[in-house]
Amino acid sequence: MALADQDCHRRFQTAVCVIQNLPKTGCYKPSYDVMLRLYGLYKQATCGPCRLPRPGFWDPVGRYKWDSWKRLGNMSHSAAMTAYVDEIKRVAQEVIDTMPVTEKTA
Ligand code: ST9
Repeated sequence: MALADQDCHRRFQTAVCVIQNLPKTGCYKPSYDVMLRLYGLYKQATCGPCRLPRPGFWDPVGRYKWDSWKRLGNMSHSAAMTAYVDEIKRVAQEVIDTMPVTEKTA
């Protein structure tokens, strides 16, 4: 594996690990849009292009997830990993920028 690919893979693994270890609830609540985008990129990076049939009418969440993944077409593993890391960085920066600053009490 080329050095740049190793680096991309390492960053992706770190980002995945951070997300999987966040508590389910906290001061930040990701939007459905963010969750779906990250889901699609995660699947593309770890499984490749979506070749599964679209879930049925009775599984609307499954359909949204499938759509988000399918939309990425033939995006490469490394492009998906890079986009995933960039998206996490963007969201993290948004959280930092919008987090209310509270006075520190002694
Ligand atoms: C808080 C503290 O408020 C401050 C937060 C600072 C924020 C920093 C910025 C980070 C951005 C946050 C965005 C999070 C959005 C994540 C959405 C992901 C959908 N990435 O094995 P299962 C798939 S904290 C994407 O059952 P778990 C997997 O393929 C409060 N997708 O997993 C599967 O689908 P399928 C906010 C992933 O262990 C499905 O998810 N806390 C990833 O039960 C379920 O997999 C949070 O936002 C991945 N890394 O759940 C918590 N891994 O079956 C965020 C697995 O179709 N974390 N999948 O293959 C979680 O919600 C869960 O850990 C999880 C995995 C959904 C990622």
